Amino acid sequence: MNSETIAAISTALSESGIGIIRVSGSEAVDIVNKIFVSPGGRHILKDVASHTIHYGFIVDPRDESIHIDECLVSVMLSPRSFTAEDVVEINCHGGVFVVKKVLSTVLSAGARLAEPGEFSKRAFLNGRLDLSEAEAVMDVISSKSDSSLKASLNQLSGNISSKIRDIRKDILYNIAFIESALDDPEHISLDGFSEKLYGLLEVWLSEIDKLIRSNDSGRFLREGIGTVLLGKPNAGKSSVMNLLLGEDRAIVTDIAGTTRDTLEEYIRLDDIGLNLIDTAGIRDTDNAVEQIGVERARKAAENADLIIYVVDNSEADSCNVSDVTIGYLDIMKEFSDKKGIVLLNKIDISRDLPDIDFPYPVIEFSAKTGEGFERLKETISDMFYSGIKNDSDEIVITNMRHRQCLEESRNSLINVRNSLDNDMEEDFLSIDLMDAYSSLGKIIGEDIDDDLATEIFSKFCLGK
Ligand SMILES: Nc1nc2c(ncn2[C@@H]2O[C@H](COP(=O)(O)OP(=O)(O)OP(=O)(O)O)[C@@H](O)[C@H]2O)c(=O)[nH]1
Ligand SMILES: [Mg+2]
Repeated sequence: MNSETIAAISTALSESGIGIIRVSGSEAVDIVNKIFVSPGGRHILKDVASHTIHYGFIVDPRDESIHIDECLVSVMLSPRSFTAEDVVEINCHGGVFVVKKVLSTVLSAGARLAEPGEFSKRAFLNGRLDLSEAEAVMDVISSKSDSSLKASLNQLSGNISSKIRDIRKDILYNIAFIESALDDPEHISLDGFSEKLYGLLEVWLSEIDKLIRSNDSGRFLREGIGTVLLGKPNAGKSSVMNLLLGEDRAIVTDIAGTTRDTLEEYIRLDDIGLNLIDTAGIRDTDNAVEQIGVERARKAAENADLIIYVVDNSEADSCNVSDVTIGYLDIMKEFSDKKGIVLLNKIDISRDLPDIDFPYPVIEFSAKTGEGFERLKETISDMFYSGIKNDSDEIVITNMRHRQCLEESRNSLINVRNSLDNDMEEDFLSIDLMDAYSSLGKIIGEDIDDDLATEIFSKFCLGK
């Protein structure tokens, strides 16, 4: 176990009711004991029981009559703590200055400032959490919706780890079987093994594929769906933006060409997270500023996960219906590889619908009255979260590193299948099976070297 005792502020650095300084390591109790006294002025932490809370004061060790703050100190002794080391948490008042002052007092008493993620790293190194569980801690903190929180808690509870362990156990058993048969062909026969292995590969590959697929939904859960409002000038894009946002953020006028620059906002719609971008209406224009806006709109659409095409349905009143929509079909062709939704906007003015087959779901919509809003939410949810929303036990991979490891292991398993197809020597099978086994192991933190562990944990925030 690492002997250095570390400390950091574990709550957000802003004014709040309480702030917590976390201290972890074999000296944690001794260090805090030097600077903590009971109301009677005694240093009481030395022999307290684990999982107890104590009231008192953090004091200046050079002059204990100087109180730095009044606080509650909790003691959690090894191994029953987050890091599996001795942990002391000081709950003091949540002012930015006072929290920093308490931290610096703890440091002057002998602790070292923790690096980002170092508490979680220790939890991992001490076997308290495996790597995917430790990473889940971070995901829980950065969760922005119920679904992403659920996915992270699922990961934290070890569901992903246990799935990975099950597959690894099966793979290892079969490697061992091949090796034993090669060592002792007289007693262990590989007859019929190929057929059995084909069957197992099917099962493993389908489970791994399912996890990889869940990652697409997982990314949208975690980071939000990159969504761009696209359409002709005056169609109502900025009005849709404001409706979804619930405030008048974007400028709306009846002048075509109002929006010049892209405008991005993160929006929550129930359980859906959108990184929503309002854009300039697309048209040919001589105005240099507007032209740049149109280019930016196209650029945003190229990078989007979802394009919401806003069509002014009331235009059908004043001109030929095909004129209204013809420009749109051209724009849609440009971005045909993207998911899309068509809003027939201003339906409050005109209910004459264009007789055109759009290649996307079409919603009758009004940014003015809010008609179609619910359908829009349902449609987005079906498009991006289907399969993971209703099934609470569904495992969702939210971490890119996990995805890469899964892809590596899938490739190795496909190699095994190719070797079987080509009647290769059994040695080849076990080499690729071994590769698949170690790639999966990297997800839960087996076979990873220290540098990688440091890199992974350095992405964590301070105090975690
Ligand atoms: N009746 C009605 N008017 C709407 C609706 N949506 C937008 N409008 C009006 O249409 C006009 C244009 O709306 P904007 O939201 O500025 O349109 P835009 O697509 O952002 O336009 P540009 O920024 O110029 O590309 C404004 O006068 C809005 O009030 C709607 O659903 N119903
Ligand atoms: Mg606009």
